Amino acid sequence: MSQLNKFKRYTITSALPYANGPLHIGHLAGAYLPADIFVRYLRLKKKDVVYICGSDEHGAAITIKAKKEDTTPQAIIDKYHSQIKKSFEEFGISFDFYHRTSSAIHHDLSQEFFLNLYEKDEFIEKYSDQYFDEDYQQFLADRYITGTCPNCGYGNAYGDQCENCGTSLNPTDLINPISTLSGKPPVLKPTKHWYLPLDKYQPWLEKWIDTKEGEWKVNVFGQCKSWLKSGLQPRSMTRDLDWGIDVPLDEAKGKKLYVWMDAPIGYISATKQWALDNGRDWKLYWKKQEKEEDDTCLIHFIGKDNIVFHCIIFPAILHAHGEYVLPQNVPANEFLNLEGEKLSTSRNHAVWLHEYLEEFPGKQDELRYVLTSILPETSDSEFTWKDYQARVNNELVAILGNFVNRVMILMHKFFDGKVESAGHGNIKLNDDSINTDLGRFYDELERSLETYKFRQGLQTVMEIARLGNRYLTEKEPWKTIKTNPDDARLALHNSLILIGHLASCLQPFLPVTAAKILDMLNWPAEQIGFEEAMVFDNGHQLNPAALLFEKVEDEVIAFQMEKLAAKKLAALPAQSATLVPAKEDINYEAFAAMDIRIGTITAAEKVAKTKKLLKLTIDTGIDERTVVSGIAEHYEPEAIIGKKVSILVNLEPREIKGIASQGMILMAEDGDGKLTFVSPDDDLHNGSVVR
Ligand code: B3M
Ligand code: ZN
Repeated sequence: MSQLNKFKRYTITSALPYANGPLHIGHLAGAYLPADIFVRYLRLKKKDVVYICGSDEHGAAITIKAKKEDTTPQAIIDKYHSQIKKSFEEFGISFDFYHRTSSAIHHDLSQEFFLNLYEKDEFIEKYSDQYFDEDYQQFLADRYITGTCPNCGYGNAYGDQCENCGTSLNPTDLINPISTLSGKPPVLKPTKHWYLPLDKYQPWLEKWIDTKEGEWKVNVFGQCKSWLKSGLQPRSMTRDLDWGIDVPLDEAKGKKLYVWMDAPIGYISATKQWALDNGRDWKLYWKKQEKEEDDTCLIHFIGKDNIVFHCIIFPAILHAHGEYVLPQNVPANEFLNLEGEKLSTSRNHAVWLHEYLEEFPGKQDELRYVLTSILPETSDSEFTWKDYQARVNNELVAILGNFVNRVMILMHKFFDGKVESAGHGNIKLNDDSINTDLGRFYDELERSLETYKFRQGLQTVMEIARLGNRYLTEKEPWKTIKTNPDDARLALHNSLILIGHLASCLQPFLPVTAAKILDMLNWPAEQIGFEEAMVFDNGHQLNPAALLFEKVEDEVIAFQMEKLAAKKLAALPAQSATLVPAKEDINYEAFAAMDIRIGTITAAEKVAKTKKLLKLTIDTGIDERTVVSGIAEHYEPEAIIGKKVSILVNLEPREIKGIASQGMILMAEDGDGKLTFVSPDDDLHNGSVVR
């Protein structure tokens, strides 16, 4: 093990999911599947590792959901904690412990952390004005305030972010703020909070982050640098809320810890509970040891939206406390999209894990395989059902399943499933070329996994199956069995040993499949290590062949795609409530003054040095003209030539990036910023009037 090899122990965490809804494939691909593969690999290498996670049960994410479902936060966390835990179990995410932040041990430890920093005088105590709902007599969390976005004018922006334009906001930035509790404008009232002086830690953080250059993923390192560059500000570690962990100070009655203060401490409290339950010492997995070389290797698996919390804020807290190790790495993933669009809980645009399990029983490994193949490791990636079908059919069935199946069937057919050779003792791999290839695959796999390149790692494992198929085709044991049975036997024995290695390497990725294969080989899983020579006793009896994967039929995929479309439709009314608000009335003259025509795009090219702009040539029927349009992220220039569009022809010409733009192409934009042309239903000729 390269860099990682020097550690005696490993503490691996996956982000604590909010217990406010079920899990979808985006969760799995973000922080859980990669971590699980990594942990299973460490275990295969017989490392001392603890893998920790749990439900994040505090913060506005929970109370808002409770309000929506007209129930209590407690009912919400109880419901989703068990649902989430079950989904993880069913997908084989092999936590050593899955905890919850509502537990007493977690409340105690979080308060202890707060007091530790408080007693060291680390916090800045400060009054600030915050929105207060007078009817409800409470301060309002950012998400409880809506108003008009100062940036784009969207009427339903939240106090922390405008979902229309993506700008991050403070509640006081909103124009005409409204409390979502009473529906009335809130008032500003001073309140006291305890701030973590991130600015004070900045020099230390800079030094520490710089030691990670080249080791951390570029996207993670880059984000940290950019936070540091814009200058860190003190961040309040307390909130005026009625749900969460009490701030353990007399003068802070009614205040709670900021959810991002307590949630990462959840990793530690969960480890504590695990250690208590299993007679282990939790301190070995978190605290600095006497000698630095005895420290654990702490790694946080998260999604990219959590980078600042794990790379800046939590390390600052750990540093201020002083007794804890800092993360060695934070291999954050980017986002997974679904069928060309962002995954969205509110629009129900998701593949939910619990639904997948109902509709594809026993097919967890198929989803693990597809998701691992497309993990958003360095940039956003996309899940589509067609791709799912193709990968299962063309890779799992045709390559992996086919190799294992052929060998097993032939072994049973020709040799009654007995691995036996006349008097040569044990049966080992007996092919130099395969041996060399295997050695290379192991090296590659190791290198990929230790640098968090799980997609590449899975590719390498599939190379073993490809090699097996090639070897079989070359040796043709089904033919040689008649002419030279010893050759056939040798080819099948070598293939069996290859299958053993395949199972070993598959364990981190497809644990159920690996177990099935090992069972067919009649080989105890616990005896399998990483890159250990596989040797069969002479006379070893194989178990019957079992089918590993089934082809996914077109109907199954069509059903899933229809289901997604139907969900989207069902979610529409809710969504239209959050659409851009209506504008003020205009008179007919104002409308009639617009000269809108049908035209055809005759040429299109990207505007150099811009991301969004296309330069279009339009035949308007009246003339041929140039229009610069901000659609480059939605359409490839080649794809739109010949397209009929609507164009406002009497808009005064403007110069955009040095190009004279005459008029405006009409585009329809949905709530997610997706743009499409407003085109006539029929093939009207250019110059036709729109009114
Ligand atoms: N619950 C945010 C999220 O699910 C948060 C992660 C906490 S990790 C300590 O994106
Ligand atoms: Zn906005």
